[in-house]
Amino acid sequence: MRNIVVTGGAGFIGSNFVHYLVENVPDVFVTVLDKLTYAGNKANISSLPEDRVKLVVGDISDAKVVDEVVRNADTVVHYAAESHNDNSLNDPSPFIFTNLIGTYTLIEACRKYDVRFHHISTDEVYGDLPLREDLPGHGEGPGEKFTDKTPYNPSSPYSSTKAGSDLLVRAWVRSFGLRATISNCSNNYGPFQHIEKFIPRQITNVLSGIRPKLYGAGLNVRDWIHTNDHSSAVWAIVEKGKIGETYLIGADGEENNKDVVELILELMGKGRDEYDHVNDRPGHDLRYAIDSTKLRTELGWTPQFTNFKDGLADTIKWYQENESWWKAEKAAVEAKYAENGQ
Ligand code: NAD
Ligand code: TDX
Repeated sequence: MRNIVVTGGAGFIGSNFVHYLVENVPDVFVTVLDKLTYAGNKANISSLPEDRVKLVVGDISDAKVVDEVVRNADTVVHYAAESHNDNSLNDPSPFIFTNLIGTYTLIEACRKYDVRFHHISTDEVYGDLPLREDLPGHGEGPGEKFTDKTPYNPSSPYSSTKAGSDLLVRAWVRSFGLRATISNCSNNYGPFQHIEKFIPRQITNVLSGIRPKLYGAGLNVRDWIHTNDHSSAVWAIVEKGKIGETYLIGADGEENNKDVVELILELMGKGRDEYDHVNDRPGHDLRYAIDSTKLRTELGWTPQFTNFKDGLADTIKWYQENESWWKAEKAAVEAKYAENGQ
């Protein structure tokens, strides 16, 4: 059995990846290293068999814990992060410790034991793009989507710490021969996403009798990908990616926030106008869009969940059927947003 360490494997995307491995890769044993912050939940992986998955509760910034976990690993896939932009605007400090010091601690251990490392990052490191209608090629011309050649230009404390962590990994590859790859993915949706995030917040608002909350005019565009497609892409990179390379992961899922809120309301049997405009996010990135040609042509990856409306309907159903997973936290999450007029 290969021992794959998945940091942040009790969070939204990390736990999806752990399920993906257990279901699709027979010769793998997974060690999840997760601090179980507010965003981590043991329940996300508790249905998985003990002979395939073990949870180690610990902090990726703790060199002693990291050393013990990494020394026996074949590969580390690094998802653990403080991941929410709005939280980073209220208090950047945990972002510095987890995203920068935590990544540094992991790559030092991987260097020491010569362990293969895959770093999970985000499209937000590239900053934002103009809206399609303001571009000469309407979003399809050269340079009008992010590629691995786009210069870094992060906007928020969150995205700047993710950018910094990417640069650490690149430097460790070049300076120390770390066997690492990086992936930068667009916005994920699907089951088990924390209710602070846009899509689950609006779904659980409707389920709680609260009107959805749209920041500003809602014209900001996100490039949505189902989290299962993110998992299959990461596994393709771990298996077939070239050391030192960066792969962008996206499924051509651009939607503006207003359209997404209106679609959620429609799918949940409400009027498409039954939502509120609230305070905009400071520094709010306008548009993200991924060109994933490199991943598709070099590694042969293709997304499976390409119908956003169907994927959203499944996600709504999951939150309806799993109220006990999110209900206890709902009031506190909304109270925190209310403090910012959101
Ligand atoms: P999440 O917030 O749902 O989960 C993060 C997990 O990391 C939690 O289980 C948490 O307990 C754990 N964690 C946090 N700090 C830790 C620490 N110091 N030590 C150990 N564990 C710690 O995040 P997510 O949305 O699943 O994102 C996972 C990764 O994917 C992140 O690196 C994020 O930057 C990246 N990413 C996310 C998206 C998205 O749309 N959510 C898109 C692209 C990339
Ligand atoms: O209530 C809301 N209303 C609203 O209009 C919330 C929570 C968000 N929004 C907007 C802000 C964004 O334009 O919706 C969009 C999506 O917001 P988030 O879910 O907070 O995601 P985003 O900021 O785009 O970042 C996400 O994708 C990239 C993840 O949280 C990051 O971890 C990832 O790197």
